[in-house]
Amino acid sequence: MPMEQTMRWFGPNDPVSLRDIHQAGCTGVVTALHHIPVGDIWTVDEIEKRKALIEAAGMRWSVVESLPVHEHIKQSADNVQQYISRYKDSLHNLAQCGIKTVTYNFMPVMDWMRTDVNYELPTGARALYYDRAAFIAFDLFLLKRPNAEQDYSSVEIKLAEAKLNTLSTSQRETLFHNALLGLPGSDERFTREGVLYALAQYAQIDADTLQENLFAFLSEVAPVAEEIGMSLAIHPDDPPYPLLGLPRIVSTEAQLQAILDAVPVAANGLCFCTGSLGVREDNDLPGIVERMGDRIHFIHLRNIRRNGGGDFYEANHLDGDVDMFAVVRALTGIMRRRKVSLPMRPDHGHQMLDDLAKQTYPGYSGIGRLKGLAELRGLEHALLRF
Ligand code: CS2
Ligand code: MN
Repeated sequence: MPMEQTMRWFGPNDPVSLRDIHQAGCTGVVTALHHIPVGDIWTVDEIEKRKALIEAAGMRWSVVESLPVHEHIKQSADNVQQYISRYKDSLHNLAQCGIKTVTYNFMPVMDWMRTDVNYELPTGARALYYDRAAFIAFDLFLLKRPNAEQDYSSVEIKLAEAKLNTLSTSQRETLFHNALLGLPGSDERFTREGVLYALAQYAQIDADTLQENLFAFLSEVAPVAEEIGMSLAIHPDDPPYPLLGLPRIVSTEAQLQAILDAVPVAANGLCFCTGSLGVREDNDLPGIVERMGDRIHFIHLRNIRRNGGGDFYEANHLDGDVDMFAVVRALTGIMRRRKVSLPMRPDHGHQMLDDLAKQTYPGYSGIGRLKGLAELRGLEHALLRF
């Protein structure tokens, strides 16, 4: 049984249309109600409207990505219960509309982080790049986060200074802009003041506290999801280590295992994202699939090439440091055993061919993802014949 092929669609304003996604070979769409502010309830009416658009294009709404978790839940602020109860309401409403898989993440303040969203590959195609020295330069010299220097070694600070000196004024502006991109699917970005304020809310929250807050959230929502036949899929941190002094707790196999153990119901599961987890060499991806396969509800297939010193870029789907053959083989084994077809999307793609003339969300070009999906489909197709 093959994986269900899906692509992310950011809604009616996405320059990549539902027809494009359908032509790429997808039967499913991954989307979210990006226009609803984080923390508000997704009503049945709004969900049905989106669902109808997708079905009119001949596909199904397979996965919600993301039903975002309000910062007050991550912080366990005074009004946390109110936000948790709204989250449950949204889950109920989605279930009522027949949508059963929900992805979310628990990264404080930001989602993924890259320093360059236009990195030119030798072919002229464009990819996303994370340059650690550039990121540290952003933190220390552009954002000027209070006490940031305490988080880095003197060697790292020297490398960041050297990096900064290679950047022109406009390159510095681009770096600043890239680092403060808002959530995927939003056109907003943080301001310097806004992000410093948001970071300050985590001053008293270390990794243990953040983990407690996640477990408190899960102990409320996972049993509800279980009861109404839904699956929750937590997305790993990207990149999988602390950033800007913020704790991150969904980066390693041990952390994933702790999350699964905290609320041992099937509904409390994972979004297995190879591009995020693969940045750490100590994450054994096919091993994670073997060991946690029963709780994987959604799959993101993306490759990365580690460039030394914490740098990486997004490589062709079959090319980088993630052994995609071994990962897909492990996933086909798990699906066979569980007798399910798990939804999968090519998580990001290069900007190439006609994509280069279009303005799409970074990572979400039409042709680049089509290419990734086609390669992955071929790989899986061959594996299923053995
Ligand atoms: C996604 C994540 O765009 C991406 O890289 O994989 O941003 C993902 O959508 C969220 O973290 C899930 O909540
Ligand atoms: Mn992902």
